[in-house]
Amino acid sequence: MRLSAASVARAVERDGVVRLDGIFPRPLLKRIAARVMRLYASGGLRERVVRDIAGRTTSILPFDGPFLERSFCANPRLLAIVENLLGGTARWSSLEVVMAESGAAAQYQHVDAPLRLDRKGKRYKGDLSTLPPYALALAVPLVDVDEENGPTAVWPGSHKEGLKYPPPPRPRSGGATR
Ligand SMILES: O=C(O)CCC(=O)C(=O)O
Repeated sequence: MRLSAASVARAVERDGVVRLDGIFPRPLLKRIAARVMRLYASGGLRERVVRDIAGRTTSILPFDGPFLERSFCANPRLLAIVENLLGGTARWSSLEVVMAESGAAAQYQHVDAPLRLDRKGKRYKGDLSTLPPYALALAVPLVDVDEENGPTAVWPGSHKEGLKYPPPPRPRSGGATR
């Protein structure tokens, strides 16, 4: 179903997440997947790893090739949605790919860009989940995903729960971040 920008905003306010279908053309997604796999095969992703959770790696992608195509970086439908949620001054901040090797550890629930309202060393204990969004993460599956191959987990409320106090616990073994 093609949601209007207003319906997306309502879903984000309610659930913190929303599923968008058909934003990017399939041929573009295939070119992006091929670009990522070439980088992976050449070892280029290894050099750009920012997080490695026992085989679940996140690497920074170069903003070039298919990512510079208008249908990706200036996708009119996406821009309308983002502008409605964040206003017209929103900018891309990073482009990353998650690769889960067989047997990799699970990702834990976390906040990517926490607002720091702490004071004099005191942890802010308010509920940040009621604030309007100030940053968005767009997760784009490049392969068919299921519970077995370790997709990024989102569910209705996942990105609200993460902003409540106390934050979700971080497992001891979870997540070497560089
Ligand atoms: O590991 C994942 O699936 C998502 C990665 C993520 O949440 C992050 O990069 O902050």
